[in-house]
Amino acid sequence: MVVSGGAANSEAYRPTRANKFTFGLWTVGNPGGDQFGSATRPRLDPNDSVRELAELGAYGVSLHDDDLVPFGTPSAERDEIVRRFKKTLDETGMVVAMATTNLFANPVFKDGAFTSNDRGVRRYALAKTMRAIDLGAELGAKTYVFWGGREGVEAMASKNPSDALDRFRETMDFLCEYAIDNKYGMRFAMEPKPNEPRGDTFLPTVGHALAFINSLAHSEMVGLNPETAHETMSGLSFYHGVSQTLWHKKLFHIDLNGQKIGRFDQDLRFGSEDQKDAFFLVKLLEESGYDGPRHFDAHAYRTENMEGVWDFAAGCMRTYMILKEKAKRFATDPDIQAALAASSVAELGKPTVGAYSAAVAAELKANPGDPAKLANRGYGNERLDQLVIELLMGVR
Ligand code: GCO
Ligand code: MN
Ligand code: MN
Repeated sequence: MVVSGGAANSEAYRPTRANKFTFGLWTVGNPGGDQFGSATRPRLDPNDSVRELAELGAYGVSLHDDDLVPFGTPSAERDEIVRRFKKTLDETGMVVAMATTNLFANPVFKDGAFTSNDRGVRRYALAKTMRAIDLGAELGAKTYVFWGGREGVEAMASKNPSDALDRFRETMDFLCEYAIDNKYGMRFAMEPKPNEPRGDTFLPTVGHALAFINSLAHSEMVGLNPETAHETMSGLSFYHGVSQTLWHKKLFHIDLNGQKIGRFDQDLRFGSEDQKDAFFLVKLLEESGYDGPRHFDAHAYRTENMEGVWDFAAGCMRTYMILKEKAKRFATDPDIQAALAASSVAELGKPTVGAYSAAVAAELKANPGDPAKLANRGYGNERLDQLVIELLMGVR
């Protein structure tokens, strides 16, 4: 890959295992097909993907059951595929950090999986998921992701949403018990998305999913896998969504990519759109103590050949490393620190009034402060934001 910025810069931004970058097998393996055209690249052997990603400094991979073991593979063949894959992991030192189930590609799931109206389909989806969880456990995955790709509708009349949520909950409760019973030591991470491939998806945003998790029998073992593209599609700030997820102690995994507001799910290279939101996100992940994988769920443009695919993968990690370094500068830049103080950023961290007592309430009602005086101040946000922009543009 050609990188500008000089040799020193290239070294500084080179990722290592310790940075915990992971990629879905389906991401670098994406052959470039879209709604209007067929594949532009050959399908990659998962073993080759692992080897190449290891070279680039990644920590591991994630996979759907069908990414590794194609749908319908007889069991003897399955075991051989898994054996070879484990050998590649051993040879490269790569891990499988997350596993998930493909509950969207096969026509059987056209009406949904856990929320299909057809009870037979729901039972089939549950069985497929248990087998995929077994595979994930066998490969050492500690996080298991649930993305309800087909859990939704086009025809509003076709499903009662509260029945669908009942079935979703029933399934999640069942699978929590399954993982506990088998002593897999796994945590589950639900991935919200507003639409695509369904017209409207159940659990469309981080907020909906957090509320749903609270209703589960084993809510302590279920958290979120938020994705840049999915929150951005809803016109929301991913940074804010992830902040709230962390605030609830529910950030179990994360899908990083790039996305423009108001578009289809673009799955672009991380940081290639909205660098400001991406910067605050990286700063948040690095400063919050989040120690899970930095997982990229994105793919190379359809224009690319294999060289472009590896440029894409290296670019995701490199941009993260650059933004991480910017976050350090943000913390030490005296002008930025002064602007933060002028904006009273730290003051929001101080309690407003403390614990309730009748006396405190009465005192406050008697002396509420002078609104005219309080309204008079400026918050210095223009200066603060301009400094952030200048930091990101490389002039600070
Ligand atoms: C998408 C989703 C998927 C999931 C993956 C793991 O929009 O297609 O982001 O890529 O993340 O299926 O659950
Ligand atoms: Mn995703
Ligand atoms: Mn996505």
